Amino acid sequence: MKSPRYLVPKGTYMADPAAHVFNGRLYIYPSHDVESGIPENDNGDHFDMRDYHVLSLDTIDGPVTDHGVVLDLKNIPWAGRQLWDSDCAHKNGKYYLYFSAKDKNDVFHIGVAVSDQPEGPFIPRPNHIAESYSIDPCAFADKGNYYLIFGGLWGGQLQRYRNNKAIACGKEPANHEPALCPKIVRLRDDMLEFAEAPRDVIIIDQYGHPLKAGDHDRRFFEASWMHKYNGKYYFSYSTGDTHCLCYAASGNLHGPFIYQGVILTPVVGWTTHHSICEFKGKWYLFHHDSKPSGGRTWLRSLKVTELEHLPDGSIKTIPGRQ
Ligand code: FUB
Repeated sequence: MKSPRYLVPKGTYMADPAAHVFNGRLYIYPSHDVESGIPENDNGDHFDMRDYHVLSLDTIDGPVTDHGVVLDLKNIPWAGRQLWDSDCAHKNGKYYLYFSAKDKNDVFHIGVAVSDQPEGPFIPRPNHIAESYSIDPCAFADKGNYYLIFGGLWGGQLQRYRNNKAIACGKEPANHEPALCPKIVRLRDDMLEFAEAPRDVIIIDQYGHPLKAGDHDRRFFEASWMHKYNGKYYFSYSTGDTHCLCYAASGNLHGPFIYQGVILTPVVGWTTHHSICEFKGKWYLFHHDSKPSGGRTWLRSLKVTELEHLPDGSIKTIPGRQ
């Protein structure tokens, strides 16, 4: 694959791709963007998605199968609106779709839905995961345990919490204070609930100082993803209002993660969100942009491009606008 490739036909809008290889086939779990007519705002109300699809491919350049609607808002008993980013994990022959949605009081939580096959359909649990909050779950398996890494600022509501509890003022810290951290939590053996309280994923600079809330070029905003390469953990994420995909690395899953650099420079559109996956011996970046919709930031299109780990362990920066 030489240049970036759009994965779905023009007129179908999907975003936030979480890519995994199951049984030798590549599966993508995206958000399904729709034209809702809701005006754009900092809360992300214009991202008013109502269902999830699953895509799959046999080879990276081959045809993309759209498995259709695999989970619908109207079938999720606890959810009110806005099906945002999701991810999928496989354990003991079952597939678990973790997804972000607002409850009927407009508070984001993480839900889980279960299937016997990677392409769904997924049956939602009656309630969201207890004590879950915010958005953008990334499912990561390591040494026999399964984890979710999650969180997102602004419309993703992470600023409304400290130490896993809702706070009254719900504001981000001041610029000189440490930035809010994404969270990591181990899942219970049955994959349906948290096994522990979520912990901070701390991102530090080269001097060992946690990134500051005012460091908008580097601090975490949303779109957590974890991958492992050559025994090292790579945590990648979006910087939100500065529109980059960045990464930080650690020898330990629980960090701290040292900030490394930019994976993808800004794309057309406000949001940027991705996954990184090895498929048939090569590494790929799956992401989205709003170029095919003429820059309408709530109508995003999925893309894939090759990702290169350089000999020193760093990731080669990819230009977003190509
Ligand atoms: O797709 C809705 C939201 O936009 C996601 O949850 C965020 O990461 C951003 O891509």
